[in-house]
Amino acid sequence: MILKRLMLVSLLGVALAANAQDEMWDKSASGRQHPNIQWFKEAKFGMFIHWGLYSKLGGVWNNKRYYGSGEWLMNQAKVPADIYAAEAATFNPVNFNADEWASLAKEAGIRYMVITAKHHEGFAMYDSKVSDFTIVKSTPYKKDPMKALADATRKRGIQFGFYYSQFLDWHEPNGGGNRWDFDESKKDYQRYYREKSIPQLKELLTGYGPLGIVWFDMPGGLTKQQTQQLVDSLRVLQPASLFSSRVGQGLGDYRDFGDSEVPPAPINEVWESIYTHNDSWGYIEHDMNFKSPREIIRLLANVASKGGNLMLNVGPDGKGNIPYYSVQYLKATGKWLQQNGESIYGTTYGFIPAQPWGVTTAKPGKLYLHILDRPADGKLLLPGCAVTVSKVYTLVGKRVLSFAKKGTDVIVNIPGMDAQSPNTVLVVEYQGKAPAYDTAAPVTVSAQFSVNTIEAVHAKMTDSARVKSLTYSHYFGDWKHSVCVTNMMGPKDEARFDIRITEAADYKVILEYACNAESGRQEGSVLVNDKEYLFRTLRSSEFDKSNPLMFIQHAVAITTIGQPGLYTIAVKPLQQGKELFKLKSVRLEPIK
Ligand code: H79
Repeated sequence: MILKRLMLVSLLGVALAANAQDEMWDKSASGRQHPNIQWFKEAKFGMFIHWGLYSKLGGVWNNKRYYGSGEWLMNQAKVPADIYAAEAATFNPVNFNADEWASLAKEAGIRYMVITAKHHEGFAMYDSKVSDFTIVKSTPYKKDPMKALADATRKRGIQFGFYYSQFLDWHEPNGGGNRWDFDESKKDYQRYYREKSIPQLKELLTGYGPLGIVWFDMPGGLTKQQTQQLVDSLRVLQPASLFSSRVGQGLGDYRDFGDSEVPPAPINEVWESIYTHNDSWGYIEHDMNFKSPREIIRLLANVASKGGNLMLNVGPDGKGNIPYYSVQYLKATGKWLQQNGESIYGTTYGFIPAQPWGVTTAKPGKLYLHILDRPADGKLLLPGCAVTVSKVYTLVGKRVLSFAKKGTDVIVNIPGMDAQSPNTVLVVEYQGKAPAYDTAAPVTVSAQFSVNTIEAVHAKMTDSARVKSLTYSHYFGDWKHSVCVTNMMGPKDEARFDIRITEAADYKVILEYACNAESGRQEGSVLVNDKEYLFRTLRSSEFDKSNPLMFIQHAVAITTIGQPGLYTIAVKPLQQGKELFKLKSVRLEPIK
């Protein structure tokens, strides 16, 4: 029995570990609110910093390069704890400058900062009295960088917080995770909490002034009651500090999604998405996959349009330098925010769902339109705009725009836009009560865009078909999340999408899916405009614990739409037996 469970755990290891984030959030907790939650709700943009001994190693051990999460290097290379600890002797971040980091954050438009005080490697990046494995006691640097950073950020009005990995500690025989040095059966987790984790957390909560956030990660080894005791014992030290949901057992003050995950639709709770600027959280020399300012700005708008905060990570190197591209691209993001911040800070999700042109955020009486793609004819459609619009204008330059109303459609005449702009924001001022966000609203499809993507989250399903957020990794620990229609096992398992096509045109129908060897070469059908089109699946990937999901775009049909109006697209397998594929989206491309 135990053996069987162990096997299951190791087989499902990846998916389980990563999906555990969701189990950490107790939905009933959303009713209760921390009295100091307001600043966090309004902040919208945070900076995460992963900095530790791993930063000095830069993803290289014994001349071998490791890809993925650099802060996992010790684990990836299974470095013995004493040999790893000896690396501290050459860790000397002489270029660290708290004021530079804090002023970069300020210039980037960051409202809160969370830095790793201790990651899974067990190394304290501050002056801890309860361990010898610290930046003060075991490196030539000998100073505590956290004091200066806490002061420098607060001085600039930025909330400061610590990340603390409360259970994993590969340096300690009793800490979670290190089985390559220490016998699992001899581990005493309670003792680890008692002797290191809790005392260190207490140091952090008492020695660095008021903390905006204590960002826990990877809970383990505690029952709900024990977690409650941990929370209670820390709360008394700083009642105003917010605890992340990864404290475990549903006891956090706000909800964190999985690493690099944004929910597919708005959520009326207090929540945060965390992303890293490149592929790794901790510094890796050979990781150059940095998100462009355009990608960051669009990600921020996307997260805000669902009602959440984005905390974006940077990984300074072992000398204390934030990577060049992080500095440049954060500054560029800050430039955009300086002009457009009104449409991000202090907003919640807008009542108009994502459109082919972009997304919406809102404040009382105002709707912000984030235009990510300009309609070719310059006519911007706002469906379901059941309010009295008084004025529409560009946020930058305050140029007033004309608009027309047709039922609950509002059509705004937008000017030619700077095609280089990552996100052009319009403000809609209105009277009346904002309508509720309609999750069942038909998805807009328009010939004014080169592509219209109908995401899986909009599927209405029959029988066993299910929408799921699938988790997989590219590099080690580099998680990706895709919401897909899964479990379409036979002709009764249909995914139906209700769409509204706004122009007559021929449209190419493209299915975006991942499909493993077993699912390859199966027949399916797409019903569009009452015509059935057949296709056979193309194999795209193996999906198991060691392989990422690979999505392909498979064009399967052309449909001629003679009249604007409401249509349905339905996808299903033709035969019974195996899953057809994991369907990420249906794409409609107008043919010009
Ligand atoms: O700090 C960053 C990550 O190091 C940390 N969270 C972010 C903010 C994190 N710790 N653990 N996890 C994320 C999830 C761990 C997943 C695991 Fe695995 C799956 C551990 C073992 C299997 C990934 C794949 C790491 C090793 C193999």
